[in-house]
Amino acid sequence: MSSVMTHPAAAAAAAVTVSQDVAASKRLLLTFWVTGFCALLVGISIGVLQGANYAGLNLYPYLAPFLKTYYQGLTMHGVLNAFVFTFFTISGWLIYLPSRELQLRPNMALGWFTYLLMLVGTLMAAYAMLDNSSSVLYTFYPPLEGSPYFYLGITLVVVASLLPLIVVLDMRARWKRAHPGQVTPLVTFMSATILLMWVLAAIGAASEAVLLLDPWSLGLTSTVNPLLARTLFWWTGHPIVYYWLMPGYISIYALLPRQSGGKLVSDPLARLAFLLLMVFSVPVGTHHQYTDPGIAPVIKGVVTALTLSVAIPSLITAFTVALSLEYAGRRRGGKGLMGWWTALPWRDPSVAAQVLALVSFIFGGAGGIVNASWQLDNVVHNTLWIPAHFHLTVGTMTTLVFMGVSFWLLPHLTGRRLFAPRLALWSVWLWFVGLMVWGFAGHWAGLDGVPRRAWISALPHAQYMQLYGEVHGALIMVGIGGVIAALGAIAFFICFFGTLFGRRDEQAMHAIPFSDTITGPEGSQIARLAEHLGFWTVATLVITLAVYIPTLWPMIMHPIHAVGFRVW
Ligand code: HEM
Ligand SMILES: [Cu+2]
Repeated sequence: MSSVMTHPAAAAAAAVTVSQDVAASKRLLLTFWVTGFCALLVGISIGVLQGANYAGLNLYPYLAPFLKTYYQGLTMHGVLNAFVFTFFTISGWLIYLPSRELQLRPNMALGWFTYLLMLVGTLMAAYAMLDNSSSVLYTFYPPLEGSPYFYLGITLVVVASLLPLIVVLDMRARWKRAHPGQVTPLVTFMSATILLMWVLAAIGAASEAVLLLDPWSLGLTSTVNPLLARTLFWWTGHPIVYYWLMPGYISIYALLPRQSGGKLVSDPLARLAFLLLMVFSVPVGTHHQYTDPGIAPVIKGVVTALTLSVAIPSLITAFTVALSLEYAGRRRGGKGLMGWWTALPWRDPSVAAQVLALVSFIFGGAGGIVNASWQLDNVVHNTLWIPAHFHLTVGTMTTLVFMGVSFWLLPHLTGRRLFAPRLALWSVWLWFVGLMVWGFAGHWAGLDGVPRRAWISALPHAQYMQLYGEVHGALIMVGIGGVIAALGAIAFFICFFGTLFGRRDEQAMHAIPFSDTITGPEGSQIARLAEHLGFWTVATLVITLAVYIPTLWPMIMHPIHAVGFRVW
């Protein structure tokens, strides 16, 4: 309870939660968090094999009973890391933080129902991946055909991920009734924005699953429309990256400033960035289809321009966060041009993880400008550049930030001291260095034309060298980067489970580091306008439909009928 008292909005909250309620919501978040990280543990283990594959080392024959092909492993890696890990941790995080900020009890029944539905969906998809019936990769493009368990499982996971919106909007409405005329506290505002954006985003994949893939895999329809399915997939597939990143941004904007000894410089700018991220991310998914036929060039051009607009909220974030960190560093005695940077609390593994994630994100964002540009994308499309790019974004701004968050969150939730803090610091540096090495080398190899999703280590050695010998140096670095990151992950999970099973110590009970702000929302026109979340959601939907109706219309009028096939 005392943990949130310092936060002004929370302190002002009239409705007081009792400690049993807090304990109950802590249990819910802990369950989500641990489940998500268990999926990540399996996912990462397979990642190392993929790095080795590119370095020319084929470890798959040794894993035959468990992993029959590279593509079975790659499907599991993508699904477990990008869907299961993220959906579980994010759902728990977005329910818990607002409940503590507003000091309100979340709808626990709906919270647990979300968890169970997501778990059932995950188990179904896991079953279908383990029996090698569904090695369709995490993008599951038809006409590659997997088992109904896979598609139905993914459908359940997506549907479950929408339920936290109801929980958050309900708490926000209760709070607003008790505080007429006040703007929603920042973290709740951010959580609601992410989940509203996610509902609009999920329309694509949900309709792909329910209208096309579920009936087709159940044998109710005999053919499928691959272009329509891909387009609906990317309707969700682009904004999903913001669904991954923005929960990390909550920590970076609203918690990291306090953790590093400062304040958030501008609350209204944070709100503006979140709104713009919603508006610019949902309509632009077809930028993943620059090379697909059947989409008018004018649409590809519009989508390029809209995509590049995401630079605005990204730069707002970069400057606001950098200034907040500079303020913290100077308060801690940092002098001169860059003294504030070295004065940050680098020994705190939670702070180090998040600041390092920001550093790598600069490179991830820069590469993203290339991917987003229609012409330049032709150079890197479907090469190793692409996975290298998103390991520097979701692999850091989500994964590394949540690793860093775990270092205070687990003590906060369990009342147990962080196990081996020095090892925790090692773990974040190793993860950062490993992903940077694999990231840089992967970009390089991609520019030289090395394809992604290619089991190249299964080639006879002479042929591998003939095709990839010139970039062998870069490809070996991909493998080495993977091993370094995996060492970081091992260190991390020792700290993670060491904390979970460690001894209780009431003094270890860490407070939620809600930050104070230099410029708060009071009197801000931006904060007032941003408060109309319903309006912004409808506006985003209108823009999205304006882009997607002309895109989808020809695909529906001139359907392609493809029969399913298995290539593995
Ligand atoms: C030790 C850590 C990791 C290593 C070494 C690693 C390595 C790799 C490699 C080499 C690929 C490319 C495979 C290919 O194109 O054939 C890949 C793909 C991928 N990785 Fe990772 N990864 C790691 C962690 C993560 C994390 C933390 C996430 C997300 C949270 C993630 C998500 C993905 C996704 C979505 C793909 C694309 C799969 C596909 O193309 O179907 N990875 N990974
Ligand atoms: Cu995208």
